[in-house]
Amino acid sequence: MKKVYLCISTDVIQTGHINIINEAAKLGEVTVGVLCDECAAKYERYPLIPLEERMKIIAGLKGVSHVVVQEDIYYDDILYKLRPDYVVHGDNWKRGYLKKVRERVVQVISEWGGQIVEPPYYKNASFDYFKGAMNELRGLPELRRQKLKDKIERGEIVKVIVTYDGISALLAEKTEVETEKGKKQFDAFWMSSLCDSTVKGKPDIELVDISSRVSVVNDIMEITTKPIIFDADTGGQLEHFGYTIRTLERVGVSAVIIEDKCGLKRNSLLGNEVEQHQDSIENFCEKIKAGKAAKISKNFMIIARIESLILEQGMEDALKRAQEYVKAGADGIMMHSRAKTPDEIFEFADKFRKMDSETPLVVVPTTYATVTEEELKAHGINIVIYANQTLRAAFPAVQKVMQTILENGRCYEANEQCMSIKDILSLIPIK
Ligand code: SPV
Ligand code: MG
Repeated sequence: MKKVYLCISTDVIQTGHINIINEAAKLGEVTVGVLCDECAAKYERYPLIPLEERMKIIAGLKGVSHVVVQEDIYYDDILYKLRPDYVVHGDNWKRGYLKKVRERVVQVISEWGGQIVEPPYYKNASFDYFKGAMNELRGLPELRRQKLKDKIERGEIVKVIVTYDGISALLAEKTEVETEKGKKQFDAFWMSSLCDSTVKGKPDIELVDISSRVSVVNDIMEITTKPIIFDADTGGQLEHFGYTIRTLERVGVSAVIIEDKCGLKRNSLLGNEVEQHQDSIENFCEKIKAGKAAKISKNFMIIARIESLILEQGMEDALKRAQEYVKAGADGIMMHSRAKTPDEIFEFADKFRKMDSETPLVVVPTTYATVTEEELKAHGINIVIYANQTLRAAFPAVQKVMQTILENGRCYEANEQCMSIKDILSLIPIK
């Protein structure tokens, strides 16, 4: 009997899959590879049904003889093991990121004369509607929190991009690039206090109140599915912090970061050029404990941010604080730096990892911008936040359009600097 292989990556089986399996069964004995959760999350969508369940469902389908786990988007491992005569896939894999996967399959199975069979892709309007509804589920607060936790636990570097309103979040939700290693997207959004203040034309001194910032979180939650990491500055008064945590948890935030400063907070990148003070270890630990006592969701993270390097208090102080904050219950440590190179961040991370191999580490490489995600990962860092680049990019573009209109006394010349109305409208989802 001929051997037939096909891979199923989604968590919802529909008529299109049944058609493909039927076609496959006509050719021989069918083995279905079920894409592992990590790959499904990375290349398709975050699976709502875990791998073991998906395997059981697929194993129960008529025409399926064997079910195996496919550990990578590329089929190589399984193909060499199984050496199938046929690989079956809907013809939709001739487009997009699957094109490369298809080419690779053709190349591998040609080694033993295997062939691909490509039934036409089955388009199903009611299923598309259902898929949309499933996507709404992916935007629920608990699922966003779970996604962030899963990604950290898998040891992948979590790439976080700043968003400060609905449209910037929508862009961050959708932007993807094709690389040698496959499709890449951002994993989470950063709600920066600097950017939330700047878009309101206000200084970054905890002046924009929590209700105003939460209203932006609501805008973003409504139209996206990725986790949100919220910059809560100092966390405010100890007595208020528990309430802030409950509010952020309720509106859907996945993690909050508070920094160990007190008094009038100034932006960290200003360092000691301005007057700003670090809180005592004791006070800050009390704040962490108050936040932990207030939170309800097990996956909601409270991350402690250390300003010792920003305020030139030295590495020993930074390491001591990290240990104390973890003891107080912090779910992660953010170490900030305004150095031009990543050396002090590497030194901190290496020393911290000798004492603590578990607690997630977060960094914000604004000034030491040459550092790569791979280098950060190699030093045990889990989360990288690109904290302000999109806002800084938007301003020069907007300013240039304004100048062009003023210079020409009309808007015609500015058109080529603008996205078309049709394109900008197409970004907005209609529910
Ligand atoms: C922010 O983005 O608001 C931050 C990071 O807190 S930094 O501006 O570098 O302090
Ligand atoms: Mg901030």
